[in-house]
Amino acid sequence: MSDYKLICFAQSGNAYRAALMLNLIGASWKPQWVDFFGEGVQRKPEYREGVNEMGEVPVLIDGDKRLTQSGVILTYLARKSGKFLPQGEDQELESLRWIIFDNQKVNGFLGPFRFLKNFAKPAGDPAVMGFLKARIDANLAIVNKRLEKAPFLLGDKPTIADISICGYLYYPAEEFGFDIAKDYPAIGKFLDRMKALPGWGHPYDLMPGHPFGTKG
Ligand SMILES: N[C@@H](CCC(=O)N[C@@H](CS)C(=O)NCC(=O)O)C(=O)O
Repeated sequence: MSDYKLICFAQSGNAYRAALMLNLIGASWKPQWVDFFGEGVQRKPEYREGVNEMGEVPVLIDGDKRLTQSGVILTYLARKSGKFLPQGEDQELESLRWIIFDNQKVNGFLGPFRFLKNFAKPAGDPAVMGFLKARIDANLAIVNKRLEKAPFLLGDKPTIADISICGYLYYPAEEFGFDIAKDYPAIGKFLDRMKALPGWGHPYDLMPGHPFGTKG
């Protein structure tokens, strides 16, 4: 029996943060697919009452404990495993600072952009797409600048802040209409470094439901 269960689906970069962390720490875990696009399970009262009142994926189940918000899940797993854990108060706060920036402004914009481009019906209005793309560019440039100075966001060693920022960054360039690794070379090199860590896996390999339209 697996130690952890992760409620997720392949197209979710938010859930990928948790799946990647579980794999990188060598945890015994299994994914539980949700029919996010088809039945919209996350919008049903049963899900909100019984699984996550915020109506979101990912959800990590560890025995009686049920955790949501990828930043919380990453923190929990880092504390439990001792891996990718920021060291000392300054690093903890710095890591939290990047996780919040990521959730709100990096993957927080990339996720909806990709959703509106690939999965929404009708697809995103050009004005909305333009609004999101401008913010994505501005915020990826901030991350790129940071990664020109050090191999990982907090310095020489990877932490949960790096795992968080990976959220949507490995999904195919065609799904965005631009190539993040090419347009932001320091991010591209960072993605190669993360990919070289033992246990790394692509979101479409770690979580069920790819290609889009198939059951998990
Ligand atoms: N900040 C959250 C974001 C989670 C999130 O937005 N997940 C999406 C799936 S990628 C979701 O469940 N959205 C609910 C919906 O659109 O109905 C986290 O990092 O866990």
